[in-house]
Amino acid sequence: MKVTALAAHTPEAVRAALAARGWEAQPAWFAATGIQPLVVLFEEISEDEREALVHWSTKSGADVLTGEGWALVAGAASRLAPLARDDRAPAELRRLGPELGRLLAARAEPPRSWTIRDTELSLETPVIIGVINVTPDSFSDGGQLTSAQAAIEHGARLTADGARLLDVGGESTRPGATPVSVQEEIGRIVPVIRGLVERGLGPVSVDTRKADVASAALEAGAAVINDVSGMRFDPGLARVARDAEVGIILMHMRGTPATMDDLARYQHVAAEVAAELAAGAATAEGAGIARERIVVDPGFGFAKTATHNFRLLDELATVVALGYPVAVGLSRKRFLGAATGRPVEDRDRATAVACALAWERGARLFRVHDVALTREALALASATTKPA
Ligand code: PMM
Repeated sequence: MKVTALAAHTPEAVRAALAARGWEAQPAWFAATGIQPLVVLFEEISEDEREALVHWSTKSGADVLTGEGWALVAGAASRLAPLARDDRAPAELRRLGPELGRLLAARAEPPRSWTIRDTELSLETPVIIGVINVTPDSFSDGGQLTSAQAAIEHGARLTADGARLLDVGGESTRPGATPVSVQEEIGRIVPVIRGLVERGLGPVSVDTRKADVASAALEAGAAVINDVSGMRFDPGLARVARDAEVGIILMHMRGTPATMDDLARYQHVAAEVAAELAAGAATAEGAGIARERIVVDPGFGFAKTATHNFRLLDELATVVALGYPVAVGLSRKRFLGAATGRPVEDRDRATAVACALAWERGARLFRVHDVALTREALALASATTKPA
């Protein structure tokens, strides 16, 4: 007799075991995804729903842990799936169906591309976003690109290194950074964006929270708005994104760069960040921005302590489960220094490793300063997750 524990963190090991025993590709894939473990936390449920959920779980062979107003249900995805179906779920649990259904669908069919202006970026391979900060005081590289020409040359290098999007920012978001006027921000970024686009470099995204800056950037040829405030800073930004039909990155943070450090308080950081991002994305969709144009970003380092950032990286799959493509901005951040002891100018190796971990947990876009090094790490990480 032989006993082997199969790797269960993805369906691949089970699929391969079935394929090796003569199963056809499609049934093997369905069976493998069906027995993948799923853990779902239901909150804000009534006492009746809680009781019904305990009863249903016991009968269905799922594990359940509960307390007042919440229940955590765990089991194979195929076992939990009937709960999402109107014709299978008990009447008292019908309210849970649509949300659970969305979650199961996002798992089964993760987004494969991101629509930005008039093109699509494939997410089948990692998308590296190269950072071009034209700010005198950015967190890790402020003051290095002092002319538009130098910034454009830097963009050419990042593209040659493998960046598939160039992110141009003219306002530092580091804690305590000096705010910049709209005119000043536009004056910094527009010549750079125009120069990049004229040289055929890009596509280009603009890192701004302000509608007027975004408008000027889009006019200069940008295809994406990267908003670190998740559209909470300037309500006009949603209209600009909608009318221009561009891509948008909604990042999570609380407060503003000046106040965010005091707002780094969470009971369960991954669940709270995911819920706040879901609310922001729902607002964006409500304002008329198409779902396929939206990317979400958990905002590493924004209103988060080092411990929060570590938890968030470990539990990134909770954010991925929202069903939007996930971008991460890990590059050179302080929490990488907390783990490695390295100063900001020596954190690119840690960045590359963190990006590889994030890929494994479902992130697809990676905003980094050192594109070449991260590209190598992601080439390896993505090779291991490719089905045979
Ligand atoms: N981090 C910074 C700036 N912009 N945008 C997104 N989407 N995600 C991030 O994590 C993010 C960002 C701050 O880093 P920098 O000052 O080194 O550019």
